[in-house]
Formats: sequence, structure tokens, C-alpha cells
Amino acid sequence: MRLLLVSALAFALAAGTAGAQTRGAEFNDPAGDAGNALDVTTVDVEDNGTDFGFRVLMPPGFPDESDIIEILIESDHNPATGRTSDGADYGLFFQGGNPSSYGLVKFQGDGFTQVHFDDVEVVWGTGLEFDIAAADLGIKTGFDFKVLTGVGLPLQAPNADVAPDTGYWHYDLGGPPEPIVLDRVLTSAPKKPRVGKAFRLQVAIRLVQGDASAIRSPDGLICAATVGKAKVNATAKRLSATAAACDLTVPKKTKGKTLTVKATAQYGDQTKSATYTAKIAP
Ligand SMILES: [Ca+2]
Ligand SMILES: [Ca+2]
Repeated sequence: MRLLLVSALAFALAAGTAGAQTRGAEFNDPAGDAGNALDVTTVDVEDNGTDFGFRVLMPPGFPDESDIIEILIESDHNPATGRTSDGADYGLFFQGGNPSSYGLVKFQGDGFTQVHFDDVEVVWGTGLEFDIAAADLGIKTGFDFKVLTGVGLPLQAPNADVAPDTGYWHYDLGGPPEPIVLDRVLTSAPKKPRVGKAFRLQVAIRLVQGDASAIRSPDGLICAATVGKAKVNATAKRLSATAAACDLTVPKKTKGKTLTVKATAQYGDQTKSATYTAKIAP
């Protein structure tokens, strides 16, 4: 069994959850069905596509040394592997007290062996919190689990809780949301370029996230215009939530030449360009 140092808990917890996008689900068990054991009522499970975590919510206060919590994981959805009695493949054993302790074990038949993974975090926050990398348990898409509590070992009714009351809960890994990709820069000119006249090139970006897409104004826009080889001043301007523009004045004596406007649009840290060309009309 490993010692769980309370002073190190807050740091480990913060490091494990910082910045990660997660999905999750809540599981519920009746209150008042645990005798003198810790009463499991709510278990939050969440994942970020790589790691998943349990929070077995408990009232304030640290459990004492007679309090036992076990989180049992049926990692392969196969009752023929793991523990003979219920097919559980891995278990986290937690015991309260000062110091409290925990152990992570792999079940085989009627026995088990302790296992160690570098990414495991076990802390007491708003209850027992347990984070682990899905790959460490060979979990790819989901798993079954249950939570047991008791007073001393072995866990025995009436001072015990089994949640859920029969079988296992099931959790599917949601994985991280698909990224939003700056797919394309769209340009359109309401009016043709004419010698000596103002010209506006409208610019929008197309964002794609999985099957969904949206058109909107870029976060930033750089306009570079030329007629032949000569540079032409062009100004970037935001028009609305869905469009921006490159504004310029077409130089004189350019009839029949080609106006080229390169619009480089920015969305977050992504950039993409589109080039518009047209023959200058008189
Ligand atoms: Ca309960
Ligand atoms: Ca199994």
C-alpha cells in the first residue's frame, strides 16, 4: 500500500486537470443505504480522451482508518477475465486515517497483484478522487465500474454500500472535442475594380469542426495589393461579425492591367491566405 500525503493533494489535483478539455457523466446511488460506512450517493466520471477520473463525492471531513472505499473497474467488459466473482480487472483500494493509504491492484481469478502506473493520482478533495491514464488499463472506448464502501475488512453488510446496487455502471470515453480548423478564406468583390475608383474586396473565413461549419469574419486580416508589379496601398477593415474587407483605390492609368489582392486571414493562431485577381476596367 502507498501512503497518501494530504499536504501533497492540492498540488497533484491542480496539475492533473489544468487546461484539459473534458467530458463527463454523473452516476447516482441512493442515500442512507450504507449503515455506518461511507455513503456513496454521487460519482462523477470524466475524461479528456487520454486520462479519466472518478470523484466519489463525500460530505466534508476526512475518513478515519476504519473507512474503506474500493473502486472496481471492469476494463474489458468480459466477465471471464479478471476476478472470478464479478469479472473486475482492476481495483483501487482506499483506506482513511492519518496517514491514509491506497493501493492499485490487478485481479486474476481469486488473487490480485499490486500494479504501479506513473500517471495515477489519488487524492481526497470533495471525496475520493482517482485519475488514471486509460491506456494503462488497456481501455480504448469505455469501461464498467462500481464503488464499494465498508467499515474495516472484509466489507460486510449492513455497514457497507454497493453502488450501483447490482452489476456495474458503464462509462464511455468521450474524448476531446474535435478542433476548429480555419478551412478556407472566402473573397468576393461586389464591384469590379475601375481606374481611379475605390475598390472593396470582402473577406470571410470558413471554419470547420467535424461535420459542422460556419462563416465568420477573421480575427485579423492583412491585405497586400499590386497592379502589375507596383504595390497599391490596401487597408484591412472589419465590416461585421461575418465579413471583413480589403479597401483600396485603384491607381490611375491602369486600364487593362491586373489587380491582385492577397488577403491573409487569421483565426486564433491559424492563418490562411486567398488571392483575388481581376482585370481593371476603365
Ligand atoms: Ca448509497
Ligand atoms: Ca473483466
